[in-house]
Amino acid sequence: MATVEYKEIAKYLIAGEEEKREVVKVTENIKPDLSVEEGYLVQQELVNIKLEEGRRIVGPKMGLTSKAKMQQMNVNEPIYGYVFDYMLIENGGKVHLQDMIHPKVEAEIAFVIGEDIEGPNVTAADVLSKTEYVIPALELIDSRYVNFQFTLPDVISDNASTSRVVFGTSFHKPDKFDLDLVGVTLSINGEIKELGAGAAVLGHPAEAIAMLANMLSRKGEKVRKGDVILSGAITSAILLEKGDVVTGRFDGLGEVSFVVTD
Ligand code: OOG
Ligand code: MG
Repeated sequence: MATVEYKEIAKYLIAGEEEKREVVKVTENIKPDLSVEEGYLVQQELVNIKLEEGRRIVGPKMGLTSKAKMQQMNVNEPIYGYVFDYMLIENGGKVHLQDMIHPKVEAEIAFVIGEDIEGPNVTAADVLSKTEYVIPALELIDSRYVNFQFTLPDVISDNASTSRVVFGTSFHKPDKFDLDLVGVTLSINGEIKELGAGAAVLGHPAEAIAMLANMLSRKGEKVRKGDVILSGAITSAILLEKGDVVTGRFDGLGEVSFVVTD
């Protein structure tokens, strides 16, 4: 399949995002035999289009790094995508339902990278030694696909469902914490809907960043100084409704919240 066709698929997905409407998944009829590798080629085209439009990358992100997420989405391996500047919502800010299709929220630990991390063979210890800060975060995912259903190559093509991110405003040195033991609750309107601990993410969230660096090295890329990287959801994602006040509380790391309006 020629690059131009991957670019056509990328444009099809971006149209869904921009017009806030579901699209039929790529493997349903456009390209049923789309592979994981080809999914990343589509994703690269999608990223290139956004960069050409003047969007800026905040950092890559990991997804499907916890059993809860893999089971919820019925896929079996971690993936990566990219967070762009236009996706950022301030802590305590508003999220407008009309800007999205069918958004869900998930709680994650984010890493602010202090030095380039180049794979292969990167370990969690390497990641921690090159991490400047860790911060609590909430990610809003919004698969462009009908009913939020997809195969692994589909979701990779769709930039890992990335839609919005709310970063916490408290920064912490990583060596002050056992990030695997950090307890996390995700509440809507004061009621705890999901809970877990950092260890849900591949045993330790730094493992997800190490895996990311190793995956990026396959295309000659690396985790970069200054990247702010989501390590993947700790719990299942929750569908958002108008009026929801969403709060993630991370033991020792602080709170992140936002409000859902129409
Ligand atoms: C894919 C994105 C997953 C995470 O943190 O696991 C993700 C999806 O579930 O739609 O961002
Ligand atoms: Mg996520």
